[in-house]
Amino acid sequence: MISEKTLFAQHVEKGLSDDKKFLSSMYFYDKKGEALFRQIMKLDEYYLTDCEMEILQSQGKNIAEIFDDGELEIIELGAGDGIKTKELLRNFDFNQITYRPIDISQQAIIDITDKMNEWLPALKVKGICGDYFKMIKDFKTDKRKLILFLGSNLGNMTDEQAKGFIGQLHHVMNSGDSILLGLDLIKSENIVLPAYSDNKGITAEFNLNLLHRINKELGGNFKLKDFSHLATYNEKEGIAKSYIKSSKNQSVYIEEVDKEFHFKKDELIHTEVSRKYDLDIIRNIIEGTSFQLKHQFTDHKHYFTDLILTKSN
Ligand code: AVI
Repeated sequence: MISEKTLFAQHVEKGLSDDKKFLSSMYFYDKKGEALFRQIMKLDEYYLTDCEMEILQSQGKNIAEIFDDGELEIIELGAGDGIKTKELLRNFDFNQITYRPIDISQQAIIDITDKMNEWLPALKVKGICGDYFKMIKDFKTDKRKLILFLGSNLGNMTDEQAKGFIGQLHHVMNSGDSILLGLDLIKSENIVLPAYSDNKGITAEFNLNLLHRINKELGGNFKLKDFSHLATYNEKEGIAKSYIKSSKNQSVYIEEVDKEFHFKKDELIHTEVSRKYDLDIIRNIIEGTSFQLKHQFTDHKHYFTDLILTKSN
């Protein structure tokens, strides 16, 4: 089995050797990255969390009613901090549901289980540690499933990757099972861009933490002060992108791959896509599956949406 560290090193070597340099946002989330993301979610500019919270608080009861028809396994992809999920779950009949957060981090499972036990003591919580699809596939049950994929996490994939991801989910679900999919909607630049370039510089730190991680885990010698964060948003296509920009001509050596990488002044490393959606885009992503868009919930400003997609026969 290839170790996590080797996979990270291989990715970094590939991404920094490319003509158009890139690194995956997947690697944002070490301990420090997770803490910074929790700070981002509290920023005034980062409207996504508040909007989805509003939907789950004000319409959680209606969502629960849709599934109020016997036993239900509620599986959450990516445990998160549980605050939004709690607002949804409290509307369900705890005799009928089991909540199963899935995460690759054992600690994330322990934390979410402790929190849910404290917040909703009557709720059955059975966390699963591992890869999403493998876990759902191996999890044999005749009970109906509701899969939660909140927070516009799908948006960190290209549409092609999202299509693949939704297709894999479709493959491991039974007919009658549903996904509750949280998505950020396309809106104007003056709202989206500040969410990815906040005044306090937390998003910049979050993005640049990737270089810090390379230094720490792969023996890199990036000087963080010589790089900066850049966010862009194309309103027409509805895609925000984050980059790390080199402030000067410079070279960086990374011990683990035993290679020096050269950066020109103003050269960019693409690190993240944050896709914004409309219904046509999501219809295109579910095309070829038997998912049907059954319900749509939005916040009062129509910034964010939670969709219910149900697999038909
Ligand atoms: C986790 N994900 C949906 C966030 C987003 O909005 O794309 C990650 C993030 N990147 C910068 N700020 C927040």
